[in-house]
Amino acid sequence: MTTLLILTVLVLIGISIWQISKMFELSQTDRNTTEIADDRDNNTQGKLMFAFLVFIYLLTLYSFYAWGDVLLPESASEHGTDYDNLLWISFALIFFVQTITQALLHYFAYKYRGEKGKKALFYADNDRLEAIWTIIPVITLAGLILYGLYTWTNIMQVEENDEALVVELYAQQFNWKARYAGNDGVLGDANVRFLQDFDGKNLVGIDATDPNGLDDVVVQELHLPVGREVIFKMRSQDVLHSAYMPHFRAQMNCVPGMITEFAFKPTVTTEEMRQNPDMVAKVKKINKIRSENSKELVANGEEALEPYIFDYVLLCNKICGASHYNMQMKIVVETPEEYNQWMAEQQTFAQVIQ
Ligand SMILES: [Cu+2]
Repeated sequence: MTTLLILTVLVLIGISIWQISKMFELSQTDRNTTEIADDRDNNTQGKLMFAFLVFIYLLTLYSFYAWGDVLLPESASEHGTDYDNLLWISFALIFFVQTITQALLHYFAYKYRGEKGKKALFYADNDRLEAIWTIIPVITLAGLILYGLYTWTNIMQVEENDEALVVELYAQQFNWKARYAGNDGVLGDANVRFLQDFDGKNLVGIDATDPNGLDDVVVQELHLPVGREVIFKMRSQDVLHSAYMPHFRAQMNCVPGMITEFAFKPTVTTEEMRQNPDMVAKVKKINKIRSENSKELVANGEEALEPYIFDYVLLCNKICGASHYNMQMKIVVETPEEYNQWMAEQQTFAQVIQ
């Protein structure tokens, strides 16, 4: 595969050099005595322009058909709907404008292709036309920017409140840990200096002298109750990481030496998402590919792949080292009752270091 890519690149570089040398040659000839392109050339070029237009439109339609289902499923957080609306409105506008401008560009290149005796019309300027194509984009873009800023401010506003669940996400090469504030609702102080304490049992470096930290709960699988706001406080132990939870349309950098924040309210439980028809179709497609790959593995004497079951994930979205690709944590969104039951089974920091 790599050899093929290198060969392709070499061939393309060769073609570029050849074309550039031809352009240079053309620029040196006397245009009054030499005819650079005759009617036949112009005719072919014009038709090729039109054919290219048809080609890009067909390719676009095919892409929608073939890969339309690899997009993220419906959002599973409250602000996710605003985020998706903004994205789709921007997409629709870009798509509309690009379809029209490409059609005009290529169709005119075809319609007014060069022909002996045909003379271009000299058209100096038209104030009204220029005003129209300046004012319409200005209004559209200003509207889009204002709408974007409004949505952004709404999403990024984190307000401390008693209802919200406070969870710390702790990033390190190459895994995640989550810390719950416990019954007091306050995360105890923490520092990398304390990581070595208690024979490595102090997974996120909680300060054992801070009473607020004793009831903190550190886990490696994130559980969230549906319908309750979660305020995330992100920390990093070593390098820049980024906490990315695609299904909740959430992402925030984790920066060593500081605490970053993001908040969202999960609206769909893991179980509900598994039953979502769109998700069922996606999982079916994934498992079809997995079973095909399994056949190959089994033929080579290796183990078959387990069928894929949907789970929410927290991924690292900043290339942070060799195992970055595998830096993830499972997220379970469940009913408040299931969440409370799970939480009751977890050990507090005081119990862990006993
Ligand atoms: Cu990372």
